[in-house]
Amino acid sequence: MALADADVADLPRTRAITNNLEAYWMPFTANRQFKKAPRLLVRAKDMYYWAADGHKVLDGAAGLWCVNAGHARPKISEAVANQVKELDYAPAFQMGHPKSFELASRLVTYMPRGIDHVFFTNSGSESVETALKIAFAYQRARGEGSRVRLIGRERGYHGVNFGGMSVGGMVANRKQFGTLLSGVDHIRHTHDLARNAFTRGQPEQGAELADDLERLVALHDASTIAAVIVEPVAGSAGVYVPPKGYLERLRAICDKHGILLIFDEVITGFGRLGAPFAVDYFGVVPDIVTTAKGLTNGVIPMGAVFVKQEIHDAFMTGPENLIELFHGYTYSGNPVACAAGIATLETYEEEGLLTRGAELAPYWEDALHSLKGLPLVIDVRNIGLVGAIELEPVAGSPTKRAYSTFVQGFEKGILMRTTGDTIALSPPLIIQKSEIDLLVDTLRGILKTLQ
Ligand code: PXG
Repeated sequence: MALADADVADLPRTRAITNNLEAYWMPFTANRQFKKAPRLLVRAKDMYYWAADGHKVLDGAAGLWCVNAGHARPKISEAVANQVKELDYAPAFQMGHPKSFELASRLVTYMPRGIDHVFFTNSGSESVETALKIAFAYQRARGEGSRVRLIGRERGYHGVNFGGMSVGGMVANRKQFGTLLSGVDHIRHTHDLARNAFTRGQPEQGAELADDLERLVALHDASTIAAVIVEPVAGSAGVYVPPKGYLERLRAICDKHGILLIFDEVITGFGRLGAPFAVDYFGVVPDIVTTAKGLTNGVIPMGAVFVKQEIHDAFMTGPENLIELFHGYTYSGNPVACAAGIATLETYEEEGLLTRGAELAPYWEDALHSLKGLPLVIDVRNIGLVGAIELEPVAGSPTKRAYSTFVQGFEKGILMRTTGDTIALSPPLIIQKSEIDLLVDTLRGILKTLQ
């Protein structure tokens, strides 16, 4: 007997499961285009992925800027496997387990003196929300409750939750989602091809762009501003290296006006610049530092927010039986994530990975800048083990040229990220010089064929 359509609709869902690509709504992906020609990865080891059809792909993006120690590192995998067996989960509120304290204690040793507390989250986006909430709550706790505004920067990326989207400055990430947080303003971005194209490392021109913060202070009054958040090196929008003196100036303006400075180090943290953190690389100390990604080598989702002692201590007043900060996540300091974090830090230490980028940076820089002169390349930027190649957009079809470079790259065995018409490169910190050559030579071959 044939079932009527209505009956089929009533069947238990499990009977209708098929393994196809439809059910999964993929993040930040052109779903329909992808599902017509999927790119599936099935295995990874060290510097390489293997695609479903068996071809090998050199990881030029550390996954999504997170696999800093390379893929499937035994120490990390074993730590995760053991932790799952030993203590899979422990409640995060009003309870603890040893590894979250251990990881926090280890992490603060990487920060300058005075930044000595860590709040755990599950992602960069949550780290940003946490930092913004701590900033508000701190200002209130110290009697500056009128500081209710946040300042971000044009072309900034601070994740996808409402606070991060609001302080972020990438229009495509904002325009679909209503009016966002109120009381947010943005300083100007620092990208300036006219003055700084093909700069190696930090641009000479542009420190004065930090003075844009003074414009917003004049407009809103410092007494209304809680915090400024910036990426020390803007990542997602296209790798914008801060001009010399820019971050120092931002710090000075924040100090002058009692505004907290938050560095979003979700990308720059854990060795990406050739120093453990951007805080070390630039020698500028913010009040709060947000991290994620490289914290666990991308293996288990986790983020960490580093906070200055005086901010933390401002909450530690009043009766001791009261919760000081009404914020946290079910998985804050998850045991498996902590085990992954500890093993990741050990791997970084054993192999000197948090500073390895500094040794490779000159070679990396020369390799990338060898692409200067190709017809459609309008800029090459680099710092540490990050690089960007900006392409002349196809008239009327922005993003098309970089996207086609990405697709060809995958077919030819290199993984890159693209944003707009910029190709971003950020390989695992274990990359060898021969692999830098392979990456850049393959890219050169593709760029030469571009129409
Ligand atoms: N802040 C910064 C500076 C980031 O780069 C986030 C926050 C958010 O992190 P989560 O873990 O919530 O995604 C990020 C994330 C890319 C790319 O290729 C960049 C990110 C994520 C995915 C892709 O540009 N950055």
